[in-house]
Amino acid sequence: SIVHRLYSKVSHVTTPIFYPNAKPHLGHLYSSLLSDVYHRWQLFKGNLSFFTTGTDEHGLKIQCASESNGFDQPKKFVDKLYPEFVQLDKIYGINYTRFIRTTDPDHIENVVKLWELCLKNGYIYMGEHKGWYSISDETFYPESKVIKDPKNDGKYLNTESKNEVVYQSETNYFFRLSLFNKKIVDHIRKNPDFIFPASKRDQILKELETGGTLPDLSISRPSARLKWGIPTPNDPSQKVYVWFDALCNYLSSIGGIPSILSNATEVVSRHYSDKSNVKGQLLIPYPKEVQRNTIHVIGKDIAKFHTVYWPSFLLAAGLPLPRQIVVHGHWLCNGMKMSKSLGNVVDPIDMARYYGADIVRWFLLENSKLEEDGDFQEAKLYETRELLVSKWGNLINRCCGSKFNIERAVMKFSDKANFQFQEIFQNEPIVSERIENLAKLLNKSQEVFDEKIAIFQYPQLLRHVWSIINDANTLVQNSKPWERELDQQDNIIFLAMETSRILSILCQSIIPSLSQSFLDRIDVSKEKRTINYARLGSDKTYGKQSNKKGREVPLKKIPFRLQEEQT
Ligand code: ME8
Repeated sequence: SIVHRLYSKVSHVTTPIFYPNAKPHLGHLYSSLLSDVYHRWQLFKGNLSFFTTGTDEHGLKIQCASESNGFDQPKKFVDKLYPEFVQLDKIYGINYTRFIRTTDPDHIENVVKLWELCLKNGYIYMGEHKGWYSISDETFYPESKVIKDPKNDGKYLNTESKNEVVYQSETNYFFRLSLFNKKIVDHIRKNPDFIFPASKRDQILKELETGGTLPDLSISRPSARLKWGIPTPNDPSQKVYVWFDALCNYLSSIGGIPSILSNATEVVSRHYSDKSNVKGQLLIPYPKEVQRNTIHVIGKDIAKFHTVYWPSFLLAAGLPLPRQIVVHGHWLCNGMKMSKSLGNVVDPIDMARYYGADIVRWFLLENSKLEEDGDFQEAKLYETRELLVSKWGNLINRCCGSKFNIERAVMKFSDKANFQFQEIFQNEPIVSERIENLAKLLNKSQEVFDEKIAIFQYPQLLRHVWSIINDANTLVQNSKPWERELDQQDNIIFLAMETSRILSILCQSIIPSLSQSFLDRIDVSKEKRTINYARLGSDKTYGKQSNKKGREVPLKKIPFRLQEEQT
């Protein structure tokens, strides 16, 4: 339709769907945040964008967690836990288009469909499965990855996850993964950005090229053992393996397999799960295009499932592959992996309550190297907040002081943004150079955001933002506008105000609510917060009320909680 053609680009970004076997933690938020910023930026640019997330509700892991929590039915257990994930998203402004649960009826239909296609095309067969199985990892391990448990006689562990494994033999359905080795390698070689970052791609390529043929993959479990799962089509004695089920969510959430295969121009997808600000339906144009433009954001723990198994399932079913798989590192806590037994799991809801959701967003993004693990230290989160208060908050408060007339400065200089400061600061090359540099940086910012967000390089992006804020502060600090004649004063204040205005507009994807309070503080009207206004001099009428007394300061100082607790 015409509406769809108006959009130059469509994108679809996903998070893993999380196991609702316990409350969400900081790591879950992190994946959602990386995706959220990407999605928000696409919308900001006027592109059509979908962002899907959700919960992975079937399988042994959930079955066991449900039992040990005293529930008689796993469905009741996940019904109780999944709202915690929805709640986390709400608190952090995670702006998804669909929250999918694998117990949603349209998803279950899709899993059946994917199975039937793979079966019809000859990629599924029944066989005998023997091997070392870990319940908590929901996976079989080869002999080489199994060791005796040094602490427990007669028990065995997986060498990597250190979880218990048991030897089992049973009848399963198998997927002919062995036929896909070469196809996957070819695809990765032809599409060097398919796995991102490059270090991850190289690692996976190496494993595929030197590891020999992939063994076929068991994709079902006997119903006697796995009670909680989707029955395999035409054979209720088996249940679908949870990963075959879970990965399929990425197709269910954009309208389903039939609409992708039939090249539908548009599909109405229903929501089964709550989201207060979205009614139960979502219109998705060209689901096949959406699938081709999909970016999966995942943690390094599940890279193999997404870079090897998932593309193989899709190829087997004759479905298009996604565009990219972005793999990120893990968050540690004070140098150690977060785990419930260590008691060092960071509760993101708690952090939001204390520091503010946007401060946590900023902190996580600023420290989000894809290649490395991040170390969470609450002291650093506190520091982030203090920096934002003392640098950005102060820049705004200073310019909004009663000594200056913002309205006049904005009116006077917005027309002439390009630029007559050389004339005004004729005899002051240092000031005029500072202004020129700042103006250049500001005008380049939109491009920098675009470039860095496209490759999920948020730390570099926020470094750019900090350098502009620092430059603007230095300009005000060193050139002392309050001691100057009006033309000079107004020019400096204009530029400092533009710094806050333009950066706040651009940072809406990063800190969606803090940026609003900055923009409210300097009286930028609601319609002028779009990308067209993220240029120097593009808004001629803001700041009118900003130096009236009694206006709220956007950031208040807060005590450092850990110190508080120690005293
Ligand atoms: O694996 N640091 O679900 P899951 C960073 N249901 N990210 C982390 C993290 C950490 N410490 N801990 C978890 C599953 N994550 C499957 C996925 S997808 C079809 C099925 C994030 O609840 C990271 O994205 O164990 C990781 O890949 C994911 O949560 C695992 O979540």
